[in-house]
Amino acid sequence: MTQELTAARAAAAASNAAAGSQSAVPAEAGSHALRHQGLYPSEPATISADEGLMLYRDMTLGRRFEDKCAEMYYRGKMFGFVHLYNGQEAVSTGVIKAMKLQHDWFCSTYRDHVHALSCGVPAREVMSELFGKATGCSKGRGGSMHLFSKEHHLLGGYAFIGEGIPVALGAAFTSRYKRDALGQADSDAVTAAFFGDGTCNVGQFYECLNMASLWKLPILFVVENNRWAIGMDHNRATSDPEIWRKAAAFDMAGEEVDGMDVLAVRGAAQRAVERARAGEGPTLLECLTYRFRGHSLADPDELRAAEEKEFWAKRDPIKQLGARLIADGHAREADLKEIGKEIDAVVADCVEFALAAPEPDSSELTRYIWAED
Ligand SMILES: Cc1ncc(C[n+]2csc(CCOP(=O)(O)OP(=O)(O)O)c2C)c(N)n1
Ligand SMILES: [Mg+2]
Repeated sequence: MTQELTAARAAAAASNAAAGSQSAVPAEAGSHALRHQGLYPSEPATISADEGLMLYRDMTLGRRFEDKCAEMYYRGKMFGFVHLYNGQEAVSTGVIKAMKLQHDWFCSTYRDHVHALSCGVPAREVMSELFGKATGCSKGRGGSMHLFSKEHHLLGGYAFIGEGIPVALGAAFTSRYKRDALGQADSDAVTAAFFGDGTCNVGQFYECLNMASLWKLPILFVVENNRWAIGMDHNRATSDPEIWRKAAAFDMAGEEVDGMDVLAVRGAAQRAVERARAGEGPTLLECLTYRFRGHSLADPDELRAAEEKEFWAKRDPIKQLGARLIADGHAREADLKEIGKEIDAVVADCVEFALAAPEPDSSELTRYIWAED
């Protein structure tokens, strides 16, 4: 079955190339690129000019925040492992901005900075957390992999892969329980759980898909398939590389989408959220994407082929959205430049704020571990 599908993908990719819609994929760009090239287009979201600019702003903030993190990390301002999100912005923005902020729930991984920003956690709080400062969203106790915000319904970043999925499931169960058992008719929050391709080989993924489908829980399982789990090629690690198809085994909706196209992701997310809110249960959404940097800032990124990186760099989700906004008459080049400048100011401000912020007080070392009065 997988082989058949792979052949169909190759044929679709070849015909896309022949039709001149995209250039041919060199073999060295890898099978993930080939699959992306052969993706069947899904119904994208329709957006107003304001929505388009909002999406552009969010993705630009994500990108420039991460670039600044790299700079700060190499200047010794951050400790431990730091995993950046460059390249994957269309997923965070496409899903989170299709949901209701401070109402719906979000659960991340160790690659969590940009999810937190899309959820509305102020850049000052995120950067402070990365510097281990008391003004951080986890009060300086968590650092890069453990961003958390009760106010913004961010259920956490998690260092262990798959660890957030059951937490997200619990949040989705809570929504249903409040409505069905406690009679709170307005309890309609949906939860989005983000995780990577490598994480789909972990037991918790399967257990949670089963339970979510059985109880028709309002949850989106969002797979950010960037081909790599550190240095492990997805195709070498899993029985069926098309993760979205695993939904069928659990009798739930599954969809694959171009994870470099924010409007495609937003369209798919809107459909999934609508189903979830209507009580029709979960969706497994596989977003085909790519990370532009190494696995973490400690990774020299020498493993991946130059042709592969080039293929994905050409599909930069921010550049694609910018071009689309201009083509649709939603923005001019100058408007996008202006947004870039605004975002640079936000990023510069959050660094300045975080550098000047106090360290956590040592007398408070044991606070925020247990629930307090
Ligand atoms: C339970 C567990 N096992 C192993 C690891 C080591 N580990 C850290 S990242 C990672 C790869 C995860 O890849 P993926 O899910 O594709 O996410 P990505 O880094 O690509 O975003 C692994 C195996 C871990 N953090 N937790
Ligand atoms: Mg991965």
